[in-house]
Amino acid sequence: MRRNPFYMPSNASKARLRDAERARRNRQEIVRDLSWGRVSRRDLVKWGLFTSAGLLAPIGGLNPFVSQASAAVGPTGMPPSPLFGAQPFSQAMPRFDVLPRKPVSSLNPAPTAYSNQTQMAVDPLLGGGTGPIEGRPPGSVWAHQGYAMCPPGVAYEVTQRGARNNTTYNPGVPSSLNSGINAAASMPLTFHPSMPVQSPDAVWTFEGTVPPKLVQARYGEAILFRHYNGLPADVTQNRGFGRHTISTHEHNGHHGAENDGFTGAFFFPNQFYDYHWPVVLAGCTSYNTNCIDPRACTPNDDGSTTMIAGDWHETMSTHWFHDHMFSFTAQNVYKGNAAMMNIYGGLDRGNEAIVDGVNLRLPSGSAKSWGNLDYDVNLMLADKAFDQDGQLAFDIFQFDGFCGDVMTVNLAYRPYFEVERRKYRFRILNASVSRFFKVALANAAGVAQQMTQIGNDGNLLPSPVIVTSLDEMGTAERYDIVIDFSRYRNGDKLHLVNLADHFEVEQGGQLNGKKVVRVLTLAEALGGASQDPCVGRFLEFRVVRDAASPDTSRVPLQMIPNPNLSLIPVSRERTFVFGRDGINASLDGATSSGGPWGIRNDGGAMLTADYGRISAAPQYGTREIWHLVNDGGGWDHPIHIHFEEGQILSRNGSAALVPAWERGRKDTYRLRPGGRLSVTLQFRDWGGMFMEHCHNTMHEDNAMLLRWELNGGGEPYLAPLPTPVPTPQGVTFHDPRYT
Ligand SMILES: [Cu+2]
Repeated sequence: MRRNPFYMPSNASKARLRDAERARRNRQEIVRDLSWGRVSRRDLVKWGLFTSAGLLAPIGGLNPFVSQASAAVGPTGMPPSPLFGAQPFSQAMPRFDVLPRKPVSSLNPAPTAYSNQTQMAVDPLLGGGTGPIEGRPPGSVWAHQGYAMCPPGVAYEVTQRGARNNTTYNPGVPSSLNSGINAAASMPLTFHPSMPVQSPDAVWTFEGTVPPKLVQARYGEAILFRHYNGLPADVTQNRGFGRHTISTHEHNGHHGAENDGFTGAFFFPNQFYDYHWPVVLAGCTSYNTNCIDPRACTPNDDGSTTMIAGDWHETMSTHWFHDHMFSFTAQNVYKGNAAMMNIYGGLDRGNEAIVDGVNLRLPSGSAKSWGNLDYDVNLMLADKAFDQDGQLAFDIFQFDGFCGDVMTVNLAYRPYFEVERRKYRFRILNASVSRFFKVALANAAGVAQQMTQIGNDGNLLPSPVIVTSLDEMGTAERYDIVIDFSRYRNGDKLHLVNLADHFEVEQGGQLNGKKVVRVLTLAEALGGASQDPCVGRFLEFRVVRDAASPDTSRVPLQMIPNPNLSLIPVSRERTFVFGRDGINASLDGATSSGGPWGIRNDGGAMLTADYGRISAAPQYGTREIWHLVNDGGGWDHPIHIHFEEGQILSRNGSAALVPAWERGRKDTYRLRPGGRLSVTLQFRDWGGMFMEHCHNTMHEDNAMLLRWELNGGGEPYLAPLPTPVPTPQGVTFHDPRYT
């Protein structure tokens, strides 16, 4: 069997491109039925269209890997994405769109601790009859925990919907700090001005618009995030990918399970879900509860601070929130369900000028007392693909991982960003489906330049680390960096460069979504040594002027040390092995999925995902050590453990192998091919059901996910809790199981 590139090389013959397009069309019917839930992956195996390992069976005309009579076609059946003449670095990078803060009293109906089960008519396409207006499961178990302790202080009201023009863009900064973009102009949803405007069934984002959205949160101010589902009731109106049910996960929020975007607590078109994000320091119910530590504090609008409960060592900064719909997360996040949240606290104020002995004064600005975005920039990296009409396209068959061939930053194809000669903070998020990035900074001559890494995932590091390239970033990892542009001259250009090459020469030439095939040197990446279209320069910094005012920001040598857990006994150790060929042992079709991946828990069988099964139940108020093991060398997994930040104790058994930039707190842990690591975690403040999963979302959706549950914490959070099984007419519950 002859294999060809995942994306055809641009010099592929016209016949081969035609065959690739034909194979894609041939598969469209199956893709549609799968994306609509009309068939399951188990059905496809039964029909012989998939091997039991989850691979597309070698059937000509269906599997693009298989030779056709005339010519072979590309693995995903996708020819190279057309760019319609778009040139790199020819469009300005739009900064995130800041979601408006609203008074909680403006919400109608008013939010309630219990799910609002007021009935409404259900669309006939969803079965008709009546159902609740809120999709949150009913009853005490799914009521907001700590609602009286953390009453919401600010509200957001956002609708998930199809692509449309943005007429309310708020970058939070003047045009001069947004590369000259006129925010008042209506902004169409396009990845480049030369590329077609996206249709409402191709892209589904928060408010249906770009740029991606930003929530500016602060500690001690609980958020009521009302998320409306404005997606089509007709499940088939999805252009081949994307599910119209959603569940919104505030990625590593420290909160109750009812607000965690649990994979089985999804909601339907026309419903809303009230997420209560308390934005508290971990330990808030047991540590510094009398609020006397000045470093545990939050900014007020007048420049002062208020002390809050919890451990200041647990202060977080850079979050994102995204869909977590069971089996459909990859499609939904890729389609646009991804946003970021900056959290401000006394230490990380978003004001570089206030000197009070607590504020770290990281690059940001100083006009407002907190949350200045002038020199604090969110960067969302994602690889995308487009069909021949220029509409966003996805291959839901790539169970090993999906790699796009168009590199975007903030959903813009290879943009530029204008900077002043001063320090900037960049909050970099890997929002890809499967791809790893390795980011370097280069000057115009291709010489590596210094960056200072200050954060990893949600957390500022104990100390900054100076590098010329960052470590690999798995999906969902966030790296905060500072670049000092005062070292350059006006007119200089610098670039962020991707060194992580996913092009697999050995396997016949395709983009490999399982791991980085090789890490390139900067010279190789800039010199065209790779056929991976997402390698090389992807963001251009243009130094356009001197600093508008003196740069008062700092990068202190001491930032946030880890909490010292040595006095807390380790109540238990657990081992999770992440690998292939999981067994579907579930009897509950509503809560389980098949797929080639799986997780082995404490020496048991390698099992596929079932959110009705509890795989671990740590005791409330304890600390444990979890060993995360990669079962193979042919792939990597970025493993995300929900709920509370962990500390990596060792890699491959050695504390010395934990690099400096991983010595803070983290929530997503790259195992590396064949690697293992040990992480220590605490379980406190909140209860309920949470998840642990691979954040290569194709692995996650194809069975590399498990449910764990906080055991105890008081009524009603005594495990095991009933498992929600949502329907448009209301949520039903199934009995949870431990096996
Ligand atoms: Cu994985």
